[in-house]
Amino acid sequence: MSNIKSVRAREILASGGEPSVEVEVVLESGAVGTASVSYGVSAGSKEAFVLLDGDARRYHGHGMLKAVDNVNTKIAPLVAGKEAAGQREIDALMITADGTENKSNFGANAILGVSMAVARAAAAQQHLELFQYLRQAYQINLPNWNLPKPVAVFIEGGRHADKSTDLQEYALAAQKDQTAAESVRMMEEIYRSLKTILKEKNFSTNVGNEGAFAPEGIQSNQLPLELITGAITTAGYQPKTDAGIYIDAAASEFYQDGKYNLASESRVLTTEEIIQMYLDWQKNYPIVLWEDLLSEFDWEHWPVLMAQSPIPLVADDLTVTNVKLWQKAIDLKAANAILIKLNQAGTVTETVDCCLLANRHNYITIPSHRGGGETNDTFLVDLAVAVGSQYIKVGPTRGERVCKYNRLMLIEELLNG
Ligand code: 2PG
Ligand code: MG
Repeated sequence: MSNIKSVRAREILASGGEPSVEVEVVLESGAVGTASVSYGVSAGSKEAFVLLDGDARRYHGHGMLKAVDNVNTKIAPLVAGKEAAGQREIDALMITADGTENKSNFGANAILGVSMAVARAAAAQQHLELFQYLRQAYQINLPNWNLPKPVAVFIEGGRHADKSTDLQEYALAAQKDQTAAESVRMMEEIYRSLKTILKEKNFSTNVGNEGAFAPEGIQSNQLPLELITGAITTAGYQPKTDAGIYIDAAASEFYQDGKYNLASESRVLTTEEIIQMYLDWQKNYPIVLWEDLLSEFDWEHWPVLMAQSPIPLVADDLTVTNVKLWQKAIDLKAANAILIKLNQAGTVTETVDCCLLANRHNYITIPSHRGGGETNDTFLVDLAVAVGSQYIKVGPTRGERVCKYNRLMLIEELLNG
């Protein structure tokens, strides 16, 4: 056990050259924890608040000096001297002192940076890996260490790329029972096959925000399903049983006036029509999970879709890693899987609580990277292992994405002694 001695934040760069916050926590024992905060491009409207400077002369207004200052001058004195192993208490203290529903006073980017760094420092203090520490700190009772399967975004459009599909992500979800290292290799091999297929078809292999392909001039929102299925077989794998397709439509982004506007196809669909389109796709392609097929402003239709969905329906913008919204989704039978993003919640404790709520219902949790300012922090992987998540969603290329898969493979090695 050791108390917090100092807390210091600094402005760093995340992916896309976007500023972010890094926090370093030092304990009286000398143990140190460092963490950095990611944030999204197509953020849900009810996510915890990202405090940006708004000063157009610095980083187009996206500077994070205010959040840094809030850590250094407001949060640091609040948590100094507190027991680092009391994660719940420290998070509660910050939430209360902030005093707002969405952490708009200190900024969730400030609060979360401290929350994550405290957990790391406490883990270091106890000579535990972060995933071991989190399982112990939150008294998570699971019989074993099942590692999450990777979900990697292969083709991206929507807000994540110019002139690509209306739907945001077509990803690959590993299905085969094999080691994490084998799943990672399989994914990369299929990604390579997809690159070859795209080239053969004269599509550009330029990539979008998450390192996934963002081919310009793709004729329809359905075509990526064809291309990815082809890539799975070309790479020598069995669609659906080895690897399946995971769609994140991020449908709030193309929901206008109560309808779904597929601008790239010049089609506007009613909710009933778009549900039918998805269900037809699922019959014809090896789709194994899907996320945000409907808008976060179309709550009433989520249960309608869920009742017909043969595969897990993942909520992201709908539930934004918020226990109350997730409970509402469960009560209304609106979703049976949840995307987990630490910065949507704004503290480690609230994030873990969302996962534990899912576990109590045997629902799937999928800790995820962010499309915009993603950092090199791998906290989400340890979180996934600690809570027993079934999947983690990252990207197939680029340092800030692959570091997550590298961490997963390292954890596998650590667990196998
Ligand atoms: C999502 C994420 C990550 P963003 O919608 O699931 O893939 O994107 O961070 O832009 O919300
Ligand atoms: Mg999403």
